[in-house]
Amino acid sequence: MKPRIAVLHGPNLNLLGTREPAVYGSTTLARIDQDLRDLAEQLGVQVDCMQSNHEGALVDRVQAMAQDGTRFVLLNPAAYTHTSVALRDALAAVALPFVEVHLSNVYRREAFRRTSYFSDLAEAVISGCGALGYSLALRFAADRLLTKAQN
Ligand code: CA2
Repeated sequence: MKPRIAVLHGPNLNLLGTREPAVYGSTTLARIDQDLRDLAEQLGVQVDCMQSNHEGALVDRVQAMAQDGTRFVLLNPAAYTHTSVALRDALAAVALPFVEVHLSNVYRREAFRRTSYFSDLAEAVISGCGALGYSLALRFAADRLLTKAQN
């Protein structure tokens, strides 16, 4: 049984590749998810991807991870990064390791983007690498899950 990694994308990320390419790149979310599935196959892990524009739906998905065998989470909370105590509490409750991923470099943008409700709980934070950030996060998660010495 391959270790299961959940990928969660927050609000408006369904618009990737259609608007604001200078900030978020021109890769669509469908492409990012397919690239992650392909890489997961190579690495010997399984990924389940989900995007929602609704805070409660993301909280429900995180809660379900406690029962569905998920071992690691790749999370781009999008705007909820800067606002969502509810999503933070859900991640803390399930106590799963996660990487916080941002396409843009949030430290090079408006001041409010420098506050994250997730970074202090995350195993790692990747910000500003574009779509590549998700692949880097998946390699990190797979390494953590498959390297016996670290388990
Ligand atoms: O850089 C990131 O990945 C962000 O998480 C993206 C969020 C933003 O609120 C965070 O501060 C940083 C916004 C996602 C909006 O996605 C769009 C994609 C294409 C066009 C418009 C919005």
